[in-house]
Amino acid sequence: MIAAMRIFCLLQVIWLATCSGSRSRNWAHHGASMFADLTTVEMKAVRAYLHGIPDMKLTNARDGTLKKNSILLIELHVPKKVEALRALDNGQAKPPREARVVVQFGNQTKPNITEYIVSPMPYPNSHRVNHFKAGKPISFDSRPKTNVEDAHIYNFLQRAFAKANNFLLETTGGFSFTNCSKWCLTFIDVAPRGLGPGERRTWIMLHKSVDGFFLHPVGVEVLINHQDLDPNKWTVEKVWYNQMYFNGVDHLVEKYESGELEIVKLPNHNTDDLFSTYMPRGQSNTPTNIYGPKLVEPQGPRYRVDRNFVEYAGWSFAYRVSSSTGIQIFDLRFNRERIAYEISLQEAISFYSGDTPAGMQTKYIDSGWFMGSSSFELASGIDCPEIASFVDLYHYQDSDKPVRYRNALCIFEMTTAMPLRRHFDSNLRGSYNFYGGLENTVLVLRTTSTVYNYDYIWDFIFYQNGVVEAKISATGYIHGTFFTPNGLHYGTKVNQHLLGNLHTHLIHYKVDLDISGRQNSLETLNLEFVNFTNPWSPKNSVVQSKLRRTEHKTERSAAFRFGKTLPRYINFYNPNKKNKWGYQKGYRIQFNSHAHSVVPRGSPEEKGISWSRYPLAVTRYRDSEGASSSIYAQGDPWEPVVNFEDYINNEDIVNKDLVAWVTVGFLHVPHSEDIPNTATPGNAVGFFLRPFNFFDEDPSLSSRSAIIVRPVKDGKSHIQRWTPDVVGHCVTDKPFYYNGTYAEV
Ligand SMILES: [Cu+2]
Repeated sequence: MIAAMRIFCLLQVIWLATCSGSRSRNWAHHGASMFADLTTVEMKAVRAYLHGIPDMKLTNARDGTLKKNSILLIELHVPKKVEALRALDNGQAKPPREARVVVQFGNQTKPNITEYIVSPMPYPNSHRVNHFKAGKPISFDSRPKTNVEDAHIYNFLQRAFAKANNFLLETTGGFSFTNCSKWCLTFIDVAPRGLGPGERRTWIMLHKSVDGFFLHPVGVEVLINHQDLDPNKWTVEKVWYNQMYFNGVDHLVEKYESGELEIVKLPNHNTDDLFSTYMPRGQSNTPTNIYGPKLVEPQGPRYRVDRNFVEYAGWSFAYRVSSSTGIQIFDLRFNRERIAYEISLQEAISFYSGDTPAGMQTKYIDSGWFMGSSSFELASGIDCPEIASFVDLYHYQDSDKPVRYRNALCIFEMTTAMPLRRHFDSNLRGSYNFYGGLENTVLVLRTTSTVYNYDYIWDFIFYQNGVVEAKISATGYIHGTFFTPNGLHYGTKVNQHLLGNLHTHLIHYKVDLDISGRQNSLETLNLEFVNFTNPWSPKNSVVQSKLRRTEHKTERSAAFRFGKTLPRYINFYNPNKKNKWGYQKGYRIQFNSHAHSVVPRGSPEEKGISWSRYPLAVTRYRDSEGASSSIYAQGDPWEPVVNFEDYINNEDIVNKDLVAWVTVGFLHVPHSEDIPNTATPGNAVGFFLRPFNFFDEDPSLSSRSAIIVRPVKDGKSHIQRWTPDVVGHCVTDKPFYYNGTYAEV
């Protein structure tokens, strides 16, 4: 009777908590709307407003000419932190919603790129210039390549190679640019587009246009100068073929026609034997007449999504997907206590080595390739489980209307098929005192970026015990070049004419921790060996490890370089808040990464990625230091508008609002099994945020999914549980059962 009363009261408490919780967290009220991406109505309003300003002379982005003024990007401009916090924490009015707009002014004597902040939504009536730190202007040549420019490049190549048609047909086994119907050539352009600021000279590889064309270079590379806004004035500066350089297509053709050119003939193309396709081949040892395992939610979802606001097992956060950089979360809380203000993807790079000119020139900085808006549709059952909630995303980028990316983000709860904790308490006599266990279920927030050949899968994973994981998994096609014997120094032969070039992937995150408030400090823990006389046996000594704590007081002392060992524990804590045991409440960053720097410090392109010097750098929060990279870094890594190194100086970081900048990544030496695609297993890196004396005990104790079993007489057991006895017949129609004895048989 008392037990029953208790359960009733408990239920009442839960009911009250939930009710008051959802009332106060109504989307319009709880603050997530400040971080929500622009709606299509807002995007259209921004376009209409700017197009209505006569001086700007804006035309359509998709108009064929490059000599025009047009909008390149419209996305949310996130509010200032102090204003957002006033709304979140003090109930003050939310700041007006604003848009960030990138305009390319190509139709004027001195072409330039200008960014504007347009406000307020949804009826904009003002705009101001969005300055980068130190007011650095954005060079026009650093702009990302648009669809229109891409089409011009294709046409230019067609024109440039018209005279080389016979050469192409003979050496590629029937592929060409001119009058091709089935067997056409296409191209891959690499970046940076030059060797210094102010250049727009791109190395381009010719490829067969077939499924998985990335893996089919035909062995011709060409350097084009496409700086002029009139494509008729573009030029071919160099051609590379069969390990030789030529001063243009004419030069190559001349040598070919005079018979002086040594050629490599590719075998005739066989469509039925394409090594780059997904068509199954080889012996399958898995039955095809039944499905494999699937995730189910027998009684429906246990998380709540209200537009861009998500609640799950004590967690709450808002999310958005920036069209320039990708996934971001804001106002991350556990049991209403803030842990981070923002965790956001900043940049992804892959720097290559190669023997061919395109191979050695490839240093991809992916936000310059619209990494954020390359969030294409996710397949239910493959990219996310069938039970996931799928969300459409809208990007206004290199277009004249907002573009809908169907089912581009998914949210789901899953089991990790691993206990969160378990213990079998043996009685050492063939039975047990108790068995206890809690299944590990997590919430996953996922998007992807397909940046041309590569597919990145971006996850944030929320665990019941207060742990958050940021994870990036890599898949898709490798970036390969035409095989040359010398290329073996820089990669692996993965097909007859294909070298998989070695490269390093680095990913940069901004982690604006606010551990139980804005005032935070950083300490690292290391171990040192101590050696002293054994107090209970003086002729022996004790050798063991001792904790050594270091408080990091300045930004410079908290910038940890690659090449040096990271401290064993990296702990951010709030010096003003303590847990029950007197410890300052903290969260630690734990790396899951195999990253290393990609180019030596001071080498030409390194300035544009100066964040990559540090697996971890901790800076004091500044509105002016919002991002570590920009969409212009790819176009001008030599004199970047954002230079992360400038963020690190000797500012005091004790008891201040801190931002952790985290670099993770891995070296990729391609191998046979990267054909047709790089596979995700073993190819994921990231980091964990783990509570470190933040709570008084493991907060997943509040989970009612725990099970405790105790033996009773006659081989029977007593099961304590707080969830339904039977999961549901779609999983199993048998109630949970546990025996626990381990007698000999
Ligand atoms: Cu790779």
